[in-house]
Amino acid sequence: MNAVTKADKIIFFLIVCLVTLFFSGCATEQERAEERNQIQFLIGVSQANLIEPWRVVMTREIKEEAGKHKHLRVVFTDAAQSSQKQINDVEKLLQQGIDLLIISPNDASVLTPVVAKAYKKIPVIVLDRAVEGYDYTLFIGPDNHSIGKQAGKFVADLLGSRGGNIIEIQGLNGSPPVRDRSEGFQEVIDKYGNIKILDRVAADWQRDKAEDEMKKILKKYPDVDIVFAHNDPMALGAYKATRELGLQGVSFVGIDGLPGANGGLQLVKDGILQGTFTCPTGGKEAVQYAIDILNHEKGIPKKIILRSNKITRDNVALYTDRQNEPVPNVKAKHKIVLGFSQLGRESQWRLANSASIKQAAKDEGIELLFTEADQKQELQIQSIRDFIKQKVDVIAFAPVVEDGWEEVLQEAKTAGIPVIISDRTVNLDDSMYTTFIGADFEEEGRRAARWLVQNMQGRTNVNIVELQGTVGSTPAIDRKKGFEEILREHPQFKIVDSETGDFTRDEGKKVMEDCLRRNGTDIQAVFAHNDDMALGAIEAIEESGLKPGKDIVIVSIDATKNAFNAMLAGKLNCTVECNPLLGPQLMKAVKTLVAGRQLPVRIITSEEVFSQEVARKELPYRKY
Ligand code: GYE
Repeated sequence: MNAVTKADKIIFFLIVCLVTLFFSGCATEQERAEERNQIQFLIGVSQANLIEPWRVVMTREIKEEAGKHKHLRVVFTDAAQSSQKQINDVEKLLQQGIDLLIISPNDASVLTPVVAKAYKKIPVIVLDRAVEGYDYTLFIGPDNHSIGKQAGKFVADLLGSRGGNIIEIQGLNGSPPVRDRSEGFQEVIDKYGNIKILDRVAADWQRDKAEDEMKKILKKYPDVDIVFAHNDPMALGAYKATRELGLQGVSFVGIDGLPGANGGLQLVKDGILQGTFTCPTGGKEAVQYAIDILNHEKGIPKKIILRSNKITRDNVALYTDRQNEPVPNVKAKHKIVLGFSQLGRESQWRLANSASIKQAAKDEGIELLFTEADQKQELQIQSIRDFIKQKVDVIAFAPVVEDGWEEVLQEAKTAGIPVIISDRTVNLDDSMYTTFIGADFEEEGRRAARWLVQNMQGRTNVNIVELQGTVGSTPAIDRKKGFEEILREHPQFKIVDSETGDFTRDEGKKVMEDCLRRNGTDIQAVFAHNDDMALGAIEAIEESGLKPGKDIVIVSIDATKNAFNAMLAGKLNCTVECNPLLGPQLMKAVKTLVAGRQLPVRIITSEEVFSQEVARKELPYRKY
C-alpha cells in the first residue's frame, strides 16, 4: 500500500470539512425547519417611535420577556412618530399572518380604525395610549391622571407652608398622557393658595427642546422654585438650563424613573431630581398576557392599569438598575391565608361571585376565611379587623358602599397586610390599597343607555323609570352616571322616576309598583341597575296588566341566566354583562402579592351586551 502522502491528508481533511459543512449547513437548515415548526405563535409589535428612552425600554422589555418563550416569535415595526406609517405597519403585519398584535399608538384616535380592523381578525393588546371605544382585547397602561396627582402632592410637600412658583414642562401637545398628567397635577395644586404655576411649555418629551425652552422661560420667570417635567429627560434638560444660567435653589421633579445612565433612577441618586414617578411600560405584562390569550386562558381582563411609585433619595436603592419596581422581598412559602369579606347575598350575581371565589381558592390551594355581611358596612369592618387579628396574608373585600373605610384600611396598612378591593371601589387614594379587580360600571351604564337609544329610535318621548342599586355603592353611582351621560345627547329620553331597590328582587318589585302608581301607564322604559330588580319589576308590571318587554322596554345589568330566561320569554329586552366570576383573577393577584411582585393598580374585567336576539344562542354558555 502506498504511503499516505501529505497531499492525501490535505485532500481528506478538505473532504471532511466539506462534508461537515454540508451536513452542518443541512443541519442548520434542518434546525431552521424544526425551529420554524416549533414557532407556535407570531406576534407583531407596532411601536410609535424608538427615539423616546421610555419606548426603547418598552421594546427591550418585550424582547426580554418574549425571549423566555422558545415557541414565540416577535416582529417589530417602528412608525417613527408617523401615524400614517403606523397604519401601514399594522396592515403589513396583518399580511404577514401574525397571531396577535401589540400596538403602542402614535395617535390614539387616528389609529383606532386600523386597530378595530385588526381586532376583527386577531387578538389585539393596546399599550400605553388607549384607542377610542372597546375594539381591542386588552389595554395595558399607566394611570396618568394619578401620576399627575401624586406629583402635585410631592411638589406641595417639597414647598411646604411657604408655597412657591412652578414651571411645568409638558410632553407632546394634545397627547392624552399630557392632558391627564396636567389635569391631575392642577387638581392638587389648586388646593394650595400659595402655590402658583407660573407657566407651562411643551417640549415634546425631548431633553434638548426642554433645555432650550427653559432658557427662554427663565428670562421671564427667574424666581421659579420647582420645575415639574412630564418625563425625566425633559427635567434633566431644564436642570442643565438653570445650571448654564447660574441659577441655584431650583428643584426638579420628573416622571418615568427608568434605569440606566441619565435614567430617572440615576438622576435621583445624583440629586439632580428631587423625585420622579415610575411609569411602567407594560412591555413585560403585554407578552405574559399575549401568551395567556393565545393559549385561550380564562379570565383575561379588558384593562390593566399599572401602578406608579414615587422614587426619592429615601427609596431609590429599592430600585435596581434593571427594573423600575421595588426589588421583591419573597416571603416564606406557607399555605397562603386569604381573608375575604363578602358584602352579602342580595342577588344572583352576588351568589355567583361568592361561589367563584370559593372555588378558585380551592383550585389554587389557598386557605379562605370567608364572611358575609348582609349588606351592612359595620359587619364588614368587623370582619376586616378580625382578619388583621388573625394575621392573614392578604385581605380582600367587596365594599358595600364607597365611603367610611379609611380607618380600617389604615389599620391593615399598619399591620402590613395588603388589601385587594374586589367588585366595588372605595372613595380613597389608591395608596390605601394594593389593587382593584372589577368592572367599569360607568361603561355598563353607557352601554345600557346606548342600547335603549338605538332600539327605541323614532320615539318622540321615552319616559324611563330607573331602579337604582344600593345607595352610596360604586355600581349604583357609576351606572347612573354612565347612563345619564348618554341620555344627555338624546333629550327625548327622560328619567321620570328613580328610586333604590337595593339590588334585590323584592325591593325592585316594590319600587316598580310605586312608580306605576305614580306614573300610571306613561312609562315607556325601565333601566334596572341589576337583573334581580328587573325581574321584580317584571312581576309588578304583569300584575298591573301591562306587558313587560313590549308595553314597557326593560334593560338591566349583570347578564345572569335568569335574565336570559326572561329575554327568551320576551319579558326582558336587554342585559349588559357584569362578570361576577372574579375568583381566578383574585387568586392570581393574591399569589403575585405573596411572591412579593407588584400588582397593577386596577384590573378591569371584559364584558359584553346581550339582547333577546342572541339569548337562545348564548344561554348554553352562561356560567351564572
Ligand atoms: O350588579 C348586583 C350586585 O357589585 C357589581 O352588586 C355588583 C352588583 C351587581 O348586587 O347584582
